[in-house]
Amino acid sequence: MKIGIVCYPTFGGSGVVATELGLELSKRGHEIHFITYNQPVRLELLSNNVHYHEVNVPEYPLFHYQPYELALSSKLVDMVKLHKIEILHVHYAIPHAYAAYMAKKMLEEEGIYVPIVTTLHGTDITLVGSHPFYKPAVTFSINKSDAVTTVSKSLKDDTLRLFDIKNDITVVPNFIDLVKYNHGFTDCQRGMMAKDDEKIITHISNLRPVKRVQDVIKIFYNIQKEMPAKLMLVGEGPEREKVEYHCQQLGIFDKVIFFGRSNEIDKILCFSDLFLLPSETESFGLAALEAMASGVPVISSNTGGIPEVNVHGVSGYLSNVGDIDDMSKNAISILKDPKKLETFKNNARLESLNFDLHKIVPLYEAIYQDTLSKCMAL
Ligand code: GMT
Repeated sequence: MKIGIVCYPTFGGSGVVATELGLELSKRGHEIHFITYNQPVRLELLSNNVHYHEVNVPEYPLFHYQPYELALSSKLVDMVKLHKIEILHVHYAIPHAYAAYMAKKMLEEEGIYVPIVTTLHGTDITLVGSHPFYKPAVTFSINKSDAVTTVSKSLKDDTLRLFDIKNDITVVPNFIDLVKYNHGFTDCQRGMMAKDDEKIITHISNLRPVKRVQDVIKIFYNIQKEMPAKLMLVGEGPEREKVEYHCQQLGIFDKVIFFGRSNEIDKILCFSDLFLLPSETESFGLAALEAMASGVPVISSNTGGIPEVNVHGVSGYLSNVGDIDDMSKNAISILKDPKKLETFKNNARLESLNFDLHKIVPLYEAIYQDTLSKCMAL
């Protein structure tokens, strides 16, 4: 199949999933066209069946806001025609599903029919999409998609609760390339980060308020009172300065390593003992899955889709959002007991097998086939 993928090209989970999906589909013989405003960060290798088409939005002084949706829908029309793209898979409803629908309508005028698969990722529903300013357009574009998927059952429930949805929604969980995370690094270069007796705690996110990074700091503060430990903070975002200040106030600044954005998540997770994800809302928690695939147990909140990934008492522990004491107690109980730590590490790796990309990517292929056949029949 010739598949157009629209996504955010940044470090956010939706862009990562879209990119990994496109790369795997290309390995399975499909021709993939990424259409976005920058080359996706995890798209390092273009090949004869992986293409990237950049959406440019020319600056014009009259526009207070540059019309990205317009540029994207025009680009989609051009690329569908030029490359004979058969299906468009858009990740994150805003504004991608809306722009794709406009492209579809423009193409129909020329007798070209291209169905749209929309994957909802989380904040497009729970935080941004349900805002009254966007809600009518988001509802419309979900209802006008030819197929709709969500990355967890919890997100499906949220979507049905928050919007008036007439379409069926299929849950297709996020997935992981286990080979990439079963790296078998013999030397993780752990020694560069921490002393042998120090436990390594990691948090990876876009450091937005929804991730509750201040809770990460508080939990780590409690851990390091009980045992030697270091915190690896990976990612960039609006909370970073506040977090740095908080670390200074608590006198733990020298125990926290700020990595910023990194393309070497697998290497960082390789030397981690525990992963913290105390988010306010999280439709899936891809970062937790990446940790588990690296054999790192997860201490998380029990919000949204996280319980579908992190299994309480098996791959880690779940607590109510903001319950720092419970999260700290759980973290310390795993870290203090070498046998328990080993068991949780193994369990985390085993649980991650449920999300093997070889199991999940065929589900998307089946949705494409099904959508195409239904559209042909019309
Ligand atoms: O985590 C973020 O804030 C980024 C956001 C995105 O759209 O890139 O992540 C969402 O999609 C990820 C991939 O499906 C999910 O793993 C995250 O749980 C989800 N984030 C939230 O729901 C807050």
